Amino acid sequence: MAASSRTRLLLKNAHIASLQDNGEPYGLIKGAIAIDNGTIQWAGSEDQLPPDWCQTATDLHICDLGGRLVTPGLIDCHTHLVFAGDRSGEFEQRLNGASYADIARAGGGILATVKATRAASEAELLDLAAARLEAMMAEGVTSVEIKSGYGLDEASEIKMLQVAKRLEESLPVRISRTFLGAHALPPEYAHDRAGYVNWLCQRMIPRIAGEQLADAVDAYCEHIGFTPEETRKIFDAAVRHNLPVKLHADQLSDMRGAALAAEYCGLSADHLEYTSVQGVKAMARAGSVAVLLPYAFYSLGETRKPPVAALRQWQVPMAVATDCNPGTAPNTSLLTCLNMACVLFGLTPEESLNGACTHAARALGREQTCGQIAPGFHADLAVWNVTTPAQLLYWRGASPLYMRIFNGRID
Ligand code: DI6
Ligand code: FE
Repeated sequence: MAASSRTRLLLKNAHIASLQDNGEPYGLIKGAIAIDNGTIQWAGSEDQLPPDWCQTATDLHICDLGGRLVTPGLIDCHTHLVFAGDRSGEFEQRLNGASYADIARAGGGILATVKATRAASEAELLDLAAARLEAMMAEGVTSVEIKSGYGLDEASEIKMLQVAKRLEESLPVRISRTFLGAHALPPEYAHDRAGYVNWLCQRMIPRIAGEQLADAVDAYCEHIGFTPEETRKIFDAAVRHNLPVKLHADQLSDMRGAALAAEYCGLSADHLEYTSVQGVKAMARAGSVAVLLPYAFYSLGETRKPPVAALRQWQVPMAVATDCNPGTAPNTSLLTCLNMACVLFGLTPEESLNGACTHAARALGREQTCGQIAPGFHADLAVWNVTTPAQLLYWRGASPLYMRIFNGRID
């Protein structure tokens, strides 16, 4: 490539929360970031700028950030962003006394969204999801995981995963796709649980793997979802087809989901409100990430909190995500969730920020390239109208984003 067409970018005069392990809180660096062709080459103090980044080089685009905070682009590692329909009526029902489980058993809940999502065209779903994704990006998000699971038949599940792919093609954002066929029992199989699980294992997972339609397999292991035995069958099929697993685990009851995900070396186990210390220890041994979803906890008015002290004690990395979905987490604001993880679950601001960067990247298997400001990482960055990470997490309201950089390019 000719030197003149290269995109060399030097961000200077910044407070950088690199999240590198450099002995400083947040891996803080006061200085500059050098970016070449979408990749971070260097981050450090300006008086140590490498010679080829001298500020008179003609091919260099220099951006003075005026002392602003720069963090890695935020990563939302658990969302159900692609769906149609509206469930505000259920919000009303719950506030009039019905429980989430009552509504689900009566055919509402996930199945209400399945009906609307099946009926929507790919173009309609794309428009709806793009609007949600743009709201996330306006708060500095550069990577998002998107699950299927509101189709529950072959064409509709694949439609959802295609929409997720088209989002990545049309917007400056990285998308990880997760197959969540085991989200609810579809009406066609209402009296044949085993038949549905077999269909997932024998038809869907091989196709998903063969056509590279998803990067991982998830299941909703809950008394209103799938049992641990059913989940095990689904995970066995995923492993046979070389797909990593993650799990909706122990949100409403202790199903020993965390330990189950760990047994399959899951990328993550998510929710974890009812996870026992044994589950935490199993996750620590397996290297699985604990994905905390405070918006779902808040929205359902739950009181049982995830075992943060034990997760800390056993050094299980904690991620924080929105769980954006129309039932239990109608919200696109990851920053709000980071604030909630602090206020509701007692994470420190540093743990919380790591939860949307380093550890979120790991929950997606992207920890080598995303989630830190360090040489070799993608230049996915968020520049904020504040100077410290604490300022970023404590104040909620208008987006504090000043500038978003994706793959080395300023949006
Ligand atoms: N994630 C999910 O998939 C379910 N709950 C959660 O936290 C159900 C989402 C829904 O009600 O549509
Ligand atoms: Fe979820």
